[in-house]
Amino acid sequence: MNLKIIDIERDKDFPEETITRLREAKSCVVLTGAGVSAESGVPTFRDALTGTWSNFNVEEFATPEAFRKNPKKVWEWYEYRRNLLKDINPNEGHYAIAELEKIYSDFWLVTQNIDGLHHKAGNKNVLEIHGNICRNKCFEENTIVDNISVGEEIPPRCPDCGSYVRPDVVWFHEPLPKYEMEKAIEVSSQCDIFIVAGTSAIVYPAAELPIIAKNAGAYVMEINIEETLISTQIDMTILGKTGIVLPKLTELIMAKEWK
Ligand code: BJW
Repeated sequence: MNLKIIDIERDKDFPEETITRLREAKSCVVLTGAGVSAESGVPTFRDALTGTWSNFNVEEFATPEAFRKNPKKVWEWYEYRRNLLKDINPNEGHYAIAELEKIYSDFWLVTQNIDGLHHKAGNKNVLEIHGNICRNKCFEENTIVDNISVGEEIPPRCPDCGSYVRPDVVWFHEPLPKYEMEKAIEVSSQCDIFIVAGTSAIVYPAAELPIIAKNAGAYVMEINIEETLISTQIDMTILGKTGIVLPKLTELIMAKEWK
């Protein structure tokens, strides 16, 4: 049971054990969720249905069934979110995670985020397990559709088979991309350090990864503004914004003296 919960606003100092484990580790996996992008101005998944979208239930909206029932509405919701992303840039949390990839020779970032901000911040070893909102695919054949012609019909049609085009993201009840998920499980079960950042850890199978890492012997820590469902099962919870905590952590890992 994790009784180690540090509130970085109140406690100021990071636990010595955490810094030592981070410094001694050879391999590191970071799992991110919507909280990491929140400070860039991207609404978290569960805050994404606001304004004209507030009458919808988010977990019923991000499903193949919802798309079948109302493809235009679902497509428009994703267009709205794509437009929001146009002027959005990575924040200090994203850049700190890119820094971690330079610190650890064996580094993987597993992200549930579909906004592409980790690539923009400079991370290379990225596994996007819930897809990417910038890509589209055929609803029936699952093939990537690169150049969609935006005509009168919404959503547009696949040029090959005439089915609707949809965003290349993973909806509820859909399998996750095979390579990305298998690799995520592999690296989670082999790493020394596993950092969970800005995720509610309620969506599976992503929420299983920290537990896989913990069971395989990794030091598992999370950074979140509030406790989550996994807080009691891991080694350390640091309460605070990822845009503040992650840069401090990377600074401390790199510092010669840190006390
Ligand atoms: C901050 C912060 C700051 C804010 N600093 N922190 C049990 C076992 C296995 C599966 C299931 C199960 N029970 C049910 C399932 C099925 C389901 C599931 O998990 N449901 C749950 C609701 C229980 N899972 C699935 O359906 C998955 N597929 C599957 O299991 O397939 C099986 C299959 C096999 C073979 C054939 C067919 C099927 C698919 C899951 C796909 C999830 N997709 C989404 C939508 C993506 C597209 C889109 O965005 O529109 O992915 S759902 C949504 O949740 C999105 C996110 O990536 C994901 C996770 O959310 P995240 O990132 O954690 O965001 P929030 O909003 O929940 O939390 C934000 C957090 O940030 C909070 O904690 C804040 O406190 C924090 N925060 N600001 C630090 N500044």
